[in-house]
Amino acid sequence: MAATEFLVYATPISVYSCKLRLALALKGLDWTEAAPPGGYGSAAYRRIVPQGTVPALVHGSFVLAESDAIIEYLDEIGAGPPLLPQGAQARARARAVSRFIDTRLEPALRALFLLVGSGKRAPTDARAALHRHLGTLGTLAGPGPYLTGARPGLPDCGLWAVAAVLGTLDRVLALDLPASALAAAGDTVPEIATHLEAYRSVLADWVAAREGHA
Ligand SMILES: N[C@@H](CCC(=O)N[C@@H](CS)C(=O)NCC(=O)O)C(=O)O
Repeated sequence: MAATEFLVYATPISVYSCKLRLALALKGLDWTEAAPPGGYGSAAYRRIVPQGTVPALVHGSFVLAESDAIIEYLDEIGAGPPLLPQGAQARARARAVSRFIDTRLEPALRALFLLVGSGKRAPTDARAALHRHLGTLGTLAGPGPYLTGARPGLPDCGLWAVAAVLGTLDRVLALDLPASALAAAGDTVPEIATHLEAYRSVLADWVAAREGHA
């Protein structure tokens, strides 16, 4: 049994695992992290988490996958400060921005993973998709400095995890992505700085391994 109230199945390289780590850290919670038994997608892990994906939360006898659902659950049980804002419209907007990051921006980035170490350039249309999604995100954003306004919240966690990958792939694949103050804001939040730093280091090791330097 976990030594803390919350057990999280996660992997070091997973962007959604990083997103949940940032949320837990912003909430000031302690958690125990474990690798999915047998690896994600394995039969052993699916017996615990039917979706087979990471991250997943185990809270007592309750098991939950999907990063947004987990973070909203933690909000609803009053675990740490809420990461969704007050007011139905602000909350709905925060959820919509989070879905945009998870279902548009992150998949456009994931499509480029196999190019790392291949010696190939990113196709023009893949780069254009990333630029377009980043532009849309800028349009969706409010006055800032965070996606949820004055305090960092749910969509910021997703953006900052994705931004760590974006920064890595931008350097390696010369994507020439525009600077984003919203994405960079994560580095100014003390609670999460060490988690972001650790994630970037994992990403750098992954790149080195794919490029054959590890
Ligand atoms: N929508 C899910 C996505 C989770 C996800 O796709 N995680 C990846 C790792 S970053 C994974 O588990 N992939 C294995 C699989 O899809 O079987 C979330 O927000 O948690």
